[in-house]
Amino acid sequence: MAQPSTPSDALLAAARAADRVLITGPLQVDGDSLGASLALARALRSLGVARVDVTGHVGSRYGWLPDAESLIPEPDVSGLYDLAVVVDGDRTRLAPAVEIAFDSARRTAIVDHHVSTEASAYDIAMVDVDVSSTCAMVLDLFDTWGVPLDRDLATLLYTGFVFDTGSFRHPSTAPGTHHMAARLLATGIDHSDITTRVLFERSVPGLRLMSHALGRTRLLADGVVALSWLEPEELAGTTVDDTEGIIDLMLCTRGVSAAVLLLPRGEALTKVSLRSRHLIDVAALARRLWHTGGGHARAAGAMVPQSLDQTRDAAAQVLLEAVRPLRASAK
Ligand SMILES: [Mn+2]
Repeated sequence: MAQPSTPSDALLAAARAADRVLITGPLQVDGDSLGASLALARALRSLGVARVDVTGHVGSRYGWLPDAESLIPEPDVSGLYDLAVVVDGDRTRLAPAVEIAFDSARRTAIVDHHVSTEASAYDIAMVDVDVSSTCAMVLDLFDTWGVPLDRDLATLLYTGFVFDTGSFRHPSTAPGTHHMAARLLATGIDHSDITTRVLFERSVPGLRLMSHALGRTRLLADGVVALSWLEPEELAGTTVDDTEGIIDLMLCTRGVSAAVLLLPRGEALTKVSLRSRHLIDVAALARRLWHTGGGHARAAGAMVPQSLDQTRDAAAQVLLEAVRPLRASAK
């Protein structure tokens, strides 16, 4: 038999030769990894691959996705797989039980767009850091394999497009992203509803938290920095998901270049989230707050082993120092 010439051919050949295929994303709930996992599984089944298991969890946001009920909870994954595929993140970020299954699989593959991914750690690797979402890479695979788009596949892929581009706002959005999204819309998906569910819908406790945090937002450095926090009693009985989106609204305030939100996690532990619109590298600021802090230049965070009050003072200090040169040059 001739060797498959491209990674996409190799992936399809490996899946067709397998009795059991496992598809997984990283541990965190993410619209791109869920959409890509479920879409890839659906397509492989349509191409005659008998047993495709997808592991993951929908959290509070993604229970409506097509095939969401077919997801195997991460702790329940076991046994020997002929092919294990990780999408939208690498094998170092899997749930413990999934990692065991992944490491023992006969062959491994990755479809991913993260800069940190090491392609040589897989038998078959498709890594493209210039693509805005893994779901866009999966759509390319479908074209190569001749998988026709339908509404369910398009709903899954559009979820990843919207999640990873922030509804086509982030700089990663390219002309090709819109061309592909147009093909997804042409299947008749409810794109408006998908976008609302993926990015904007929030829980009722989340609405209350937003009101508390926005209401006490302090504007520092002539309105360049927005700083806010939640009190321990406000966070009682809420989940991490309930705090989603608060800092993004703070950052979208006119004149604001950087936002910081502080969430107490105990007497002497405070989670700091940082965002910036331009110029300020908040990953560097997160590392200054605590050595394990970090993230991306525009979105970062740190867990600081200090009280809310102490952390708030420290965060205000590093932000004011960071924006001082900007303000000086603007004058
Ligand atoms: Mn992604």
